[in-house]
Amino acid sequence: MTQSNLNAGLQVVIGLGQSGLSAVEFLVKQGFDVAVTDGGESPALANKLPKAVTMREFGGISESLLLKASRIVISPGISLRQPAVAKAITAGINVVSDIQLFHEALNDWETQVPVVAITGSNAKSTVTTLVGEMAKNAGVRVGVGGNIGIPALNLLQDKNIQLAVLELSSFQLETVTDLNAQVATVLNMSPDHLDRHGDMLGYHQAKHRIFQGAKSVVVNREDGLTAPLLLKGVKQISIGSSAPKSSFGDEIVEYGLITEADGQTFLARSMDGTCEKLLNTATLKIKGQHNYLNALSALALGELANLPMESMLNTLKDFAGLPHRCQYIASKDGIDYFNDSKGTNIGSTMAAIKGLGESYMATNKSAKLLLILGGQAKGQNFAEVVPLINQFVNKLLFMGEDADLIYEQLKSAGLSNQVVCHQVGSLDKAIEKSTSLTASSLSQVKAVLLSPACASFDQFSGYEERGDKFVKLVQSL
Ligand code: UMA
Ligand code: ADP
Repeated sequence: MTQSNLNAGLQVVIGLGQSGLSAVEFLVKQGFDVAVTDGGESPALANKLPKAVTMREFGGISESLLLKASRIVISPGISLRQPAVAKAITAGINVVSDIQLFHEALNDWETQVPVVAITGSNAKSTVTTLVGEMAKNAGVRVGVGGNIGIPALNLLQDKNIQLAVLELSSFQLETVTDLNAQVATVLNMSPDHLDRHGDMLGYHQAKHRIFQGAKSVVVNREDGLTAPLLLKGVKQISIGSSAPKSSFGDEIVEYGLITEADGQTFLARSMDGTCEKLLNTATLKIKGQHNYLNALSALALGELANLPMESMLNTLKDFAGLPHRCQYIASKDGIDYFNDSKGTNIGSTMAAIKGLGESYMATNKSAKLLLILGGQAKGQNFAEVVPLINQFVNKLLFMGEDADLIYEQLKSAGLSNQVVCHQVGSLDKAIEKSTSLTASSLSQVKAVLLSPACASFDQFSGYEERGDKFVKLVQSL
């Protein structure tokens, strides 16, 4: 019996958000009987459902419906531990994500379309966008989707795509098997979503499913958790902040950074004993070491997807970064304001503190940051952030649901007494407090940084609403 025969019969989609709707539409077009269930009483997208879908159970995930399924397609926002889902798994029903459907459908196409598959704790959207732009600028018909906000299945509507670039979350990957990507990467690993995956091991296992069947991989040589365990016969390129090295006669390719005595830093590539400087980072619009690593990752992924170097470098020079990622907003009364609302975990917030802190201290040794932290902590431990706060921050404002917990964790991990802390509750109050704290001529604060290291759902619909509100508040100062 083939895989598709095994899956013939009722397909039940759980969750009627963007990816659930794309899965329903795709399965209906394929001729399947489809049912849908959602925890919400009246999901906003219900009016978009095809008429053929008559089995709709809302206001709770319907266990009885799930138990009738031949296959279940689960939306990424829903945990495999949700009781009805767990029962269906125990009953032996196949549970997959929309990404599995995407992969299987693409496999059936006559012309094989290579997939660039990108995951990591941070930088996914930045690197995915970059690779997509690089492909476009090289004249490749590319589809960009996945966790970035365009359901992967929607990319299949264009039957002429030549390359698919997918941003994948751990939620989407935990039910994916044999993705067989042309090139796959885990960009970096720092704790996130531990409330869903239980612990770092569970999170790591989910992310590493991206490597199953990959023809080539990009690894971060300074982050051991990004390297796949078994690499036989798989081409590998590494990236890192150190200078790239390779010996004469070997075929290893490395990308890295070369900093010269005069302080200029270059993106560089080495192969077969030869190291080539590719681009002076001063010509990039995106700044900070983490962004230089992102540029290197995009180059390495592009190389393994056969994109030409020249158009990749031109793309890098034009790329101004995405909104809500360490985005400069305005300068008010001599203080610069940065929106890093997408800083939703400690790894991203640490990159933001380091990147901005170093650039302000380079011109003024006593310059400090005011940092706005807080929201939903998602089971992270904030102790790791303390050394960077002690080095670059002297005012800390806490907001949101887990504000007290975060403060307690920082305190017990050695937060310096030099760092002045205030519980402010909300973003409005944080901006109000920032202006009063930075008004004094004695203040060392040169920049206010919103980089909460937390999810926003306690007070906002998402990081975008949180960031947009920050921008509005700053602009009205
Ligand atoms: N729902 C339930 N029960 C639950 C949770 C949700 O019934 O316990 C229902 C909701 O009522 C809603 C639907 O599920 O009707 C929403 O499904 P969803 O949360 O899976 O969201 P989608 O709209 O399908 O969007 C998803 C991704 N969302 C999540 O992973 C939470 C989007 O990533 C992604 O862009 C989209 O698919 C297309 O692939 C967003 C995200 O926040 C940006 N991702 C996380 C992150 O980046 O950290 C992983
Ligand atoms: P993701 O899609 O993985 O959330 P984004 O590109 O949207 O990644 O960036 C998310 C956050 O991570 C932003 O706050 C951004 O400034 C930060 N960031 C970007 N690149 C890196 C990196 N290489 N390491 C750590 N943090 C990063």
